[in-house]
Amino acid sequence: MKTIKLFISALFVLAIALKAGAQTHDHSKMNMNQVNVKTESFKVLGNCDMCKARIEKAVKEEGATKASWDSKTQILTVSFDPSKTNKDALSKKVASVGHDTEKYKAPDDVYARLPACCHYDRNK
Ligand SMILES: [Cu+2]
Repeated sequence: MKTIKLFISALFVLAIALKAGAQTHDHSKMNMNQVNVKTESFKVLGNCDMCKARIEKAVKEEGATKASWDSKTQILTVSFDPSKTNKDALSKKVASVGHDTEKYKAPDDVYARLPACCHYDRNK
């Protein structure tokens, strides 16, 4: 019985050691991927600074490391790690918070709930 207990605790130690090793490995992989950053631009409809904040926050929640939306050009430029997210997911996320993108349309009820100043022209 004592040997079994010893064996089990040895397994635990091994498991912890393996986990620690895996984490170190992930970390080095993460540093490598920081070099591998992809930047994409796509059209996002909006109006004001509140829209800008909402759009940029949304993509950052979806994994973007950098985001900048220009109200004049209606272009969102995002940087992200391609192993964590992609243009399509980011575009979808922006639509989900109320802003039509070139690919996805925001749900009507979400758009309706935006503050009045954010009601951009959807028919453009
Ligand atoms: Cu706005």
